[in-house]
Amino acid sequence: MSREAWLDFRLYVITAQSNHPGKPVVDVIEQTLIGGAQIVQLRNKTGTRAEVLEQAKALRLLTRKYNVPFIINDYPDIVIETDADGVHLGQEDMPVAEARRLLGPDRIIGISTHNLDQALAAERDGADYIGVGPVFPTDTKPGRAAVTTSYVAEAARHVSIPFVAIGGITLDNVDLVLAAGAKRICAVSAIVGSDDPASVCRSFLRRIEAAGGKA
Ligand code: TZP
Ligand code: MG
Repeated sequence: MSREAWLDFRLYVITAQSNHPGKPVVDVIEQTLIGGAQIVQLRNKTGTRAEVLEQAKALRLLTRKYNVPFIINDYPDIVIETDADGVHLGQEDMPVAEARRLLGPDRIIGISTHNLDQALAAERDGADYIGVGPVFPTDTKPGRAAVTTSYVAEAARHVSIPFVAIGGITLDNVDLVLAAGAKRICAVSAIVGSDDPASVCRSFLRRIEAAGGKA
């Protein structure tokens, strides 16, 4: 699949082991893929490098089976080692240009942004997509102020690369985010923390489709 086709996702799922203690990451992510998740990110903020590598290898195999892109947060070296499809960076991580030098022209580089200046800088620097959030307060990323749906609306007006809204998004508030102009949605706890990740993914996709984004 081309990079352009990969970036045509509507529902982005991130793993966070702490959101499903006792349930292996691979099992939970397979449920999300059965439910239609279109891109997967491994975001392990607490494990050792060896643990991240082991999870990355397993998720690489799984995402190949379902033909969806696999992104790794924070570890460009593990992206290369496992032949993942891209890296996700934070504002405090290496610059996009450095990641591009390391990963080459074909891999996906995403970066979290919290305001329009950061979004426009990411676009100029050659990022493939940006995260826009946290839209709502969330325990998954504590200590980061919510940007509210007004930043989603600004991104919809001014950002030309794909952007994905993230942070505190649930089936109860996703319609507000879609109404503000988001076409791509990412949720962590609402999906991987639920008892039935496949069914929650299907519900998110229906809502995205109903708002006019094709699912
Ligand atoms: N970046 C901005 S908010 C967030 C990240 C990784 C966490 C989103 O998790 P949740 O559980 O969907 O609020
Ligand atoms: Mg980071």
